[in-house]
Amino acid sequence: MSKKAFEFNFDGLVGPTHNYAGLSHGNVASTSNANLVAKPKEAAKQGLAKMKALHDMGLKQGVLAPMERPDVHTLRKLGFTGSDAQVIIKASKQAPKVLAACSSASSMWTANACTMAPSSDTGDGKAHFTPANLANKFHRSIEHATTGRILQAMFKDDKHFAHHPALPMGDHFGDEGAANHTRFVDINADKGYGKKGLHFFVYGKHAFDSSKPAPHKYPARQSFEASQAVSRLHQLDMDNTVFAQQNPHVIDKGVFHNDVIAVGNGNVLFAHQKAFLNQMQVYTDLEQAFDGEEFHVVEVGANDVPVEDAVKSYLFNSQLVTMDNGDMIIIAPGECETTPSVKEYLDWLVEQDTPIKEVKIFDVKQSMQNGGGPACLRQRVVLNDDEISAMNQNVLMSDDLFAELNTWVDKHYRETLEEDDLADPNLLTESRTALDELTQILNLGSVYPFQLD
Ligand code: SUG
Repeated sequence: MSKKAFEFNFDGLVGPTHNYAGLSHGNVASTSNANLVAKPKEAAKQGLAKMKALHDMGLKQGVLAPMERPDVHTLRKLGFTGSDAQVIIKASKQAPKVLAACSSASSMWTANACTMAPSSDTGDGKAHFTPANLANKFHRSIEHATTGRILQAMFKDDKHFAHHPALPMGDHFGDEGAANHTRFVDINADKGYGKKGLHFFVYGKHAFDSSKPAPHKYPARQSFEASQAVSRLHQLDMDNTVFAQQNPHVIDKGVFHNDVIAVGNGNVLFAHQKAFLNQMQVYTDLEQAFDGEEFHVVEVGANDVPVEDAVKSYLFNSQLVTMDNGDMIIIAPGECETTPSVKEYLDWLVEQDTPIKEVKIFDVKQSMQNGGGPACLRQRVVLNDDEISAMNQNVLMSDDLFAELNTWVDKHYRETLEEDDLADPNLLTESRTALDELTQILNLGSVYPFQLD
């Protein structure tokens, strides 16, 4: 018997080393904004302001801690030796791009942290978590071990929570987590998000079958085989699981994850007309597998919003959330207001007869410039009351935590950061001091390599 459950958004706290290094081939914002001067303090505050606003709207909101960066442990594996400071200085001289990759604050995009399956949907009745291996991008492939420890420190009780290691490394099992996974569920007053849900996995290519369509210009970061593996690990019921391939042509236009072209919530899929291969079949599969009264597809036509405008504005990287009265709201990035086709579309949409009734705009520009909108910044976790009681309470947003984290950011973060600054060993000391304090605020215990040595 499933229980009433709630959707939480766990947003990534932007780490102290936030910078623009042009690391993500295929992510147009990342490569075109390489070498921009980053503002770590502002970035962290923009993220916190979004978390607080959603908390104030009555939504359930939590925070996910960032990584230890620069990652000197990885630099040591690459042959840099000496003290931590010497490792950084040598790397900055011999391999500045490698140092930049090991310094990225990319874990802020927690949609990529893991894939999660609520206890209502899994064979053993536990909530399952699998950190994404993020194999396609070196700077992200070094996140999963710490992500796994942080998730275990948040959801510790093995009576309720099951944690899997990331999938095996390598392109064949490239897994980007919830950025390519959506859970649909018939939300209702008694059970909230707690009814058995429909899991929708979207992949970019078949890694073990090169005869199938695939993008040519940019990489497909998620493979079908990885999505299947996650569904197996999470013991999902195949009757409630749909796999669909992303349209390879839009990957080649910069749609590097499904959450750049589609978003779902409850019984609504909000998607661009060009999002999927065999799009009509995908809709039919979802409608048939959905266990509930009505499944809504809100499709945005390419004539109304060209794919290029969807990528530029990040319209689909909005969060789609349900308010207490059942209305859905789009939490959209500021760029949706400044892209004329998108603004016009959204003004029209909220007047139509769909569950989506309102648009709220948030400024997350520091993240957007690296290709991360509101939905990239959050990981959705569905929990029932027993699981909420069993989890780490310190990671849940509150007025106090918001104030405490703002003070913490003010104390530890730099105003600006550019690539040359990454050569400064003080950045590591500053970052570790901040994170040591953060693990106390969030009651995480020892999760960072420097705390485990
Ligand atoms: O993995 N950008 C991230 C953005 C991730 C967005 N996530 C989702 N769509 N869910 C990425 O490409 C850029 C880092 C840099 O270039 O400095 C970066 O990692």
